[in-house]
Amino acid sequence: MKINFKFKICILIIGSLFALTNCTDPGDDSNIAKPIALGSPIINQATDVNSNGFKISWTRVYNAENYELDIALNNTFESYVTGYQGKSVTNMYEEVNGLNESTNYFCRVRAINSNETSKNSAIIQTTTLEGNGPEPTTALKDASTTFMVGMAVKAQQLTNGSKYDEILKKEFSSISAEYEMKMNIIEPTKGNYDWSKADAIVDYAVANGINVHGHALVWHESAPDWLKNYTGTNDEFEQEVKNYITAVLTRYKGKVASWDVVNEAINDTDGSLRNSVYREKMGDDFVAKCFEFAREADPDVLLFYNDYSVTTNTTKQTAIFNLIDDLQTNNTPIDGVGFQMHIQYNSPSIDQIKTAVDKAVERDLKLHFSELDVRVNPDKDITTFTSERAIAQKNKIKEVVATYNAIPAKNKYAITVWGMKDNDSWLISHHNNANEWPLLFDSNFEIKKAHTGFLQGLD
Ligand code: 9MR
Repeated sequence: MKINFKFKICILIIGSLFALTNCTDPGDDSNIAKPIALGSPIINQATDVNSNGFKISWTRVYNAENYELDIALNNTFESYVTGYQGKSVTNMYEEVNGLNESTNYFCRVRAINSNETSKNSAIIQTTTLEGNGPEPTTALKDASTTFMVGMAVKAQQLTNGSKYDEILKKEFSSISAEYEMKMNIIEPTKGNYDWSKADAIVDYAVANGINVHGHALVWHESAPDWLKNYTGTNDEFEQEVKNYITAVLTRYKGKVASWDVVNEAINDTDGSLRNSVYREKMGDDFVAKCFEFAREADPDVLLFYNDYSVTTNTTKQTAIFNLIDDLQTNNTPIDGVGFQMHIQYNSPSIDQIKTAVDKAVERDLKLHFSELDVRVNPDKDITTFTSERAIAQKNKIKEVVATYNAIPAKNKYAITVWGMKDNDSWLISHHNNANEWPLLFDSNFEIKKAHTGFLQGLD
């Protein structure tokens, strides 16, 4: 009896609930069936993983018209792989290529139709493999069709028939003097010009059909002592600077295509104009004056402002572009900007490079990555060149070159590497660190992964 009674109560409650949920009220459309929310795809672990890519796949979602795939370098999806921020895919898989070796990638996917976007799938992580086999021997200058590939040289290294000479001619289409076309070398004492080293470099380039980028007319660090300790009037000082610029540009007219007119005029700390003998004697507009002197001496040569830490020090970056804006506003003849690119295996990021690069492009300037080297041991934490650092260096160079290669052709000039072999680098002598391997060839002239990274950045 009791059971029967309970059973009846139950039926009653269920019945009333049923009646309630079905009661209709004209004008209330809550009873119209809502579309089922678009489900998220289930993403699979990557397959076919190799040193520059992998295949990623996911399950079909009912009612999906296509899918959006994100691939990033971090699991917070702040730094996307180019082309993979919400890439629209109609299949349920994607073959991803052109990635860096030994690098972590994070992937997620969502379903799309004309009404809805589903939630993201879970995130999967995959690591590309380390490349093996010999490095490709394609010459950089052959692979680079829209800009020159340059290298810093020293006159004594330009011996015909040497290994150095062979690689230089094969790989590079432009050279800069690492220090022998600076004022302390060319005019070591007042009025006495020593052209021997500069001529050797320019003659070598002319004989071999190689471009010369002149470096550098005015740099506080290479002002000769007689100029630093100048005792004449400010007008006389300015005339000395003008005479020097005129003499150099006149001598190399038609042979040197471009010059760093002023090098490193901005302070690192606050972006103010650096104090130097030039600023003291010629005033704050010494930069503009030097560009004017250069243009007067050679109407055809390209004139660059050159500096370091442009991508990483944003205060300095802003100040450099403010300086350039002032020059352009006043019709001072400036054609381009050089970012030195003395960088590290782990810095700057692609985004930092891109931000700085965009500022040059917006101003219609030619951009020169003028002194590229990539430190792998900035914290002095390794004593041998590890495979991990070699790969990181390669990947960083690939990012640098790919970012440069993506700018419009009219803004391109050259990427110049600051030396050929690791043991030639100023970083070893100037930083007293024998454990540094910053260039594209090792000390035995062997091609490094860094060279491959440069080639891959051109793909
Ligand atoms: O690498 C150059 C080194 O061999 C010279 O001794 C030095 C002084 O002339 O200059 C080095 O090059 C610098 C370049 O001219 C300007 N940017 C920083 C470079 C490294 O110090």
